[in-house]
Amino acid sequence: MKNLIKDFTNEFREIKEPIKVISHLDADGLTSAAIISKTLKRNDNEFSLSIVRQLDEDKIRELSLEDYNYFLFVDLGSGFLSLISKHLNDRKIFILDHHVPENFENNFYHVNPHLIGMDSWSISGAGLAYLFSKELNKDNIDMAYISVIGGMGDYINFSHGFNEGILKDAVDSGKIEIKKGLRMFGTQTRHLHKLLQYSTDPYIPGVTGSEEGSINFLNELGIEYKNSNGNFRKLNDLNDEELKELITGVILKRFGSEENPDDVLGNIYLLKNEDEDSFIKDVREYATLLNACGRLRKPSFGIGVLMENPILREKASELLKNYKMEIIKALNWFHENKNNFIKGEKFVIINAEDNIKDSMIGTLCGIVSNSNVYDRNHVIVGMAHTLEGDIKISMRTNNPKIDLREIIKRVADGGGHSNSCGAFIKKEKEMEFIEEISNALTKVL
Ligand SMILES: [Mn+2]
Repeated sequence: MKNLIKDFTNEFREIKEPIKVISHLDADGLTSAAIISKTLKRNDNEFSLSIVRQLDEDKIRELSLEDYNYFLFVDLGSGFLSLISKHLNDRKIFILDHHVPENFENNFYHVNPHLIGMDSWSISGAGLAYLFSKELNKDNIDMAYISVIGGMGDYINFSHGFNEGILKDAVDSGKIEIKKGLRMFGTQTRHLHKLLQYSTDPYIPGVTGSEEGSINFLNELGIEYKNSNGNFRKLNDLNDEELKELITGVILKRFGSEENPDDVLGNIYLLKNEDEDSFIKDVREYATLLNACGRLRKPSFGIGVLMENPILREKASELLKNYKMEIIKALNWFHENKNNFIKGEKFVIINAEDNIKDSMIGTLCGIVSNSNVYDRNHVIVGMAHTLEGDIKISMRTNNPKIDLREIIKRVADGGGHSNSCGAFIKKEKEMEFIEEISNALTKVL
């Protein structure tokens, strides 16, 4: 990887003209875009940035109308080598991507872990953007933390390989601190009783999904969920003694029904420069915010936060509040309807129809897949109607032996990663799809 990055960067140093940068809409793509933007600014390169949901021939043709001689694709591009070559063959192409590359002869400057026999999880798009940035200028080590946010968004494991080194840079440059704590979503921002109620990973029997259960649980432990002014407390407001009580309580509740009752504890990654109650203090929550900005088609809010723009930061904070309400609505619907889903031996089909927004169905499947509601190796298939009258399909699994992308391709026109992918189908095909995907999953599993 070192040599690939070195050669790529040396070629890049030669550029004296404006550059067109294209990146992806999710957390990894937005953080990649922020790293590249900051890097090019510092390097005095002229550039313009486009964020896209997906590359396709129309998009690439559109790009070819632009007057740039240099194109830099980041967190996307590797899957579209032939189309890029077809429409941009008279330009110089730079690609930093970790998705599976198309098998196509080319003369691009191309960095991708697959080219050296590694997989998409060995490094994120933002990780590659950072390695390039650092190679260009050692001072850019202060951007390592941005690539950690992107990697978390793509569920990259930071305990080994390149990622371990990137995380170390983020800690060494004073941007990130790692603490052991309750591994729950919303520890910085959610009210304590809500935090427990909506904790699907870890799943807390009798508490997850029930506000009453959550409040009773806190009462049993002798932990107040409101302070003396009647305001709801957050996890941060607990003293050490209470925190210990809570963690022990959660582990005990999970004892007997959960495989690893103590896996509620884990590393929490915090931004040192953010206040305790900041909505982007916790790196995982920051990644969620960026994904929300992308899904709700407001990528500029996400980039704005990353570029430290106070007005866009305010807008992003509003957007996150709405997004969380949508997640909570989706989770409530899921728990109320849990008994009505189509279940196979190793899969579940959640057909939400109009009950969950198509922009939320993938998020719901991800949360369900990572919770202990079903076996963690189950395949979760989500379906939701779109505003255009089609059906959005999302599939998630934690089973490393399954390639969902292969499976979806057999029954619908879709794509993604091996453990997370999606597609769109026509409404008339609803029943046909359910039958075909059930058959395909039964066969494979
Ligand atoms: Mn990515």
